[in-house]
Amino acid sequence: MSTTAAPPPKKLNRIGLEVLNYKGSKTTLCAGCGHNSISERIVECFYELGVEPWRVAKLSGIGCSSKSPAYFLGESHGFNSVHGRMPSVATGTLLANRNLLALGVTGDGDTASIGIGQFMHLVRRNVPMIYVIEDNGVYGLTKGQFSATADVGSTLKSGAPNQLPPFDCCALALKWGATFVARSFSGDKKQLQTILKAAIAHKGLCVVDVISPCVTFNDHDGSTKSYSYVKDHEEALHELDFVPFFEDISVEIPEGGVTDVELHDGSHLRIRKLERDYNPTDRLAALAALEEAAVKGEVLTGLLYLNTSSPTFIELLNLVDEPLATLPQSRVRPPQAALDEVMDELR
Ligand SMILES: Cc1ncc(C[n+]2csc(CCOP(=O)(O)OP(=O)(O)O)c2C)c(N)n1
Ligand code: SF4
Ligand SMILES: [Mg+2]
Repeated sequence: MSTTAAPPPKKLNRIGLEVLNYKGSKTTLCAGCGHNSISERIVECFYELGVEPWRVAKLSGIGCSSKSPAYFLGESHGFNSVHGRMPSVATGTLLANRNLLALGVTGDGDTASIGIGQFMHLVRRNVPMIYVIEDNGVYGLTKGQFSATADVGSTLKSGAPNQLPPFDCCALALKWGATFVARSFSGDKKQLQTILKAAIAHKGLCVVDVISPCVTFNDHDGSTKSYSYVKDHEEALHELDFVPFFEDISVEIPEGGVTDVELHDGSHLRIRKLERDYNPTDRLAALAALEEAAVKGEVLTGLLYLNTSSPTFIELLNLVDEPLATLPQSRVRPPQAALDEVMDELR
């Protein structure tokens, strides 16, 4: 008689999938790279919220960060585009199939250097997607040159300082129309998880800039994107809790200094005040807070801005409810009679 114990039962989420269904291939990034922690958070969030992996489109550009979609959501759609060109591919993807949940994962070089033009148009259109910037201040994949998010005075491993002012991707997103803007740190597991879950529930463009240290080229003294610098200079705006739509909101309502915001899908985000009063629906105050933090050398993290009322690009275009990609020819092509009429007018 066999004495082998039965394997423990698999833990399934609300749609009956196990965490394995949300994983990807084994990472080939350096051990300790911040991007690996972000991949882990993505796996946890999509699993815990029970998002159907086959409804997700993963989009990226080129870079170590842009390689990372291979390491999560292996059952989702994926498109690894040209360097800095992911926003236009993402926009096209969503116009063709508005039912997809688009998750862009990109780098600071991909977004703020070569891709800045594409990023700005994605922002002004409020394309409804999650856009995660794995921000390490360098081009990790091409051996650690400064990117356009490197701070003035931050040094390379060789000691050479950066002299050019940085683009702050959150400030750009705030200024030009993103409706969910957050900054986090790859080492802050709980905050990043909550922000990603809220981003999944939001309708509109979510720009999530995650400081994600490059252990190989930018984790030394003198770098403002190293683990130790961010740990020492992180200023969290608030404490965040996320209550998904499928959980009972009436339980455990915390008291004092808490704002409760209902998100598009009926989930709730609970924002608990820390030292300062901060209203994440005040866009100008968010821009001012970023400016002040930059002057002090602080890394401000949390939900900087949330706007649940602006129309998305899909709504502005007044698209039909069904995905365009699934419409039959009879609904996407003018009938022969209409074409004949046009030809007659041209004769
Ligand atoms: C058109 C083009 N120009 C330059 C490159 C070289 N290149 C590859 S990745 C990269 C920068 C990646 O930096 P980032 O987006 O910050 O990603 P990281 O590797 O730091 O995660 C560059 C310049 C390229 N692949 N294509
Ligand atoms: S080079 Fe830097 S960014 Fe690229 S995988 Fe290694 S630690 Fe990460
Ligand atoms: Mg980078």
